[in-house]
Amino acid sequence: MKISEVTLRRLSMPLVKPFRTSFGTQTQRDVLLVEVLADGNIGYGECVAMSVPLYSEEYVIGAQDFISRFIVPRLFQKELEPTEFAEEMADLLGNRMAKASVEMALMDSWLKAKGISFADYLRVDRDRVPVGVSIGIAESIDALVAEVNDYVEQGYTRVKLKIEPEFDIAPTKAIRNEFPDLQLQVDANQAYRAPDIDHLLRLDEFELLLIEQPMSESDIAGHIKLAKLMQTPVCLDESITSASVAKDLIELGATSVVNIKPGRVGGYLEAVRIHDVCQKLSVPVWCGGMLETGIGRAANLALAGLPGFSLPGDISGTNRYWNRDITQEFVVVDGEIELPTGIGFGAEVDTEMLLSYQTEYLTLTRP
Ligand code: NPQ
Ligand code: MG
Repeated sequence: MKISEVTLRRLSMPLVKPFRTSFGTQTQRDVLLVEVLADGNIGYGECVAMSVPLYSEEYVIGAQDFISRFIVPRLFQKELEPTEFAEEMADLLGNRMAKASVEMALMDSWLKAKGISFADYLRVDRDRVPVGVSIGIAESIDALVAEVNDYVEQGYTRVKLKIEPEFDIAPTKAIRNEFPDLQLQVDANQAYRAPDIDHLLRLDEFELLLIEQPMSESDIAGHIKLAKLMQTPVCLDESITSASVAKDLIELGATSVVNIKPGRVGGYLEAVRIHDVCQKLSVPVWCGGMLETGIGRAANLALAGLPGFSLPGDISGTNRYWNRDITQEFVVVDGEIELPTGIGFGAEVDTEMLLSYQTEYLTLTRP
């Protein structure tokens, strides 16, 4: 692919309501978009890093700097296909969210040139996937019950509660009592430590699908110990950084379900490799979410169409996060969202909306 131009765009998008997790409260999304122009085809990628390194060590301005300083010069030096990109960047360590966003833009443009959709490229045969919703830490248990009720009425087939040490047993118990048949899971975003294991075991009575990333991303021993004692399956998120790490953590007994987030692992192609390795080991996977715009949402929907995705993802309808998105709207119907069918990722970018959210941009041109 001969790339003539790369534009990095920063958008500030207000969330429909604040989203509170164990690491803080988000009221808006600081989005970094990567737009490439190659042989007349525009490709879009979305970076999932946050403005502050709270979820992982990457952050938006760092990603922007990494892309413009180290990645873009290589794209102008050598004509790369998206399938060659990760290997060509492998000597540059870490920065997986930054790399993923560029690989994504190359993939979108490359698929458009071929005239096929991402779902076709992946040989996905489903045309819709079941979806879940991630619910932030609430002001009160009553407020949480009302919120869960609202999403259940919208058709979501699975609910994930964000938990932290002072907001865990009681809210989970209340939701389980109100919704006895609901597919329910919890996510701690690393808020506990090994001494909290006895406390976490109290969640076992609520028949959860899984508990996600209870301890630090680097605390492998802690997760192995918890997984041995807990009935509820442990599912790692932040700790899973590649297909080989996923395989090791499964074989070590640290995780028995895997949350796949393309941004966290360096891109959609590595995400597919994680799916494949998990499928071989009979480990269920599901697609995580990072409050994506319609660009990332479109791509995640296609990925979640692969056969190993046996649990509903944190994909959600557009209105879970945005009053007005920068693409077509994705709507939950009977608990499912339809895969986009357009070429590339199938996200129909509304340039006017995009520009209305844009705070700055930088265009780099092939020398
Ligand atoms: C998770 N996502 O599974 C993440 C955490 C998360 C849907 O629960 C801005 C950008 C705010 C990324 C808040 C969900 C975020 C974010 C939470 C990711 O752990
Ligand atoms: Mg998580």
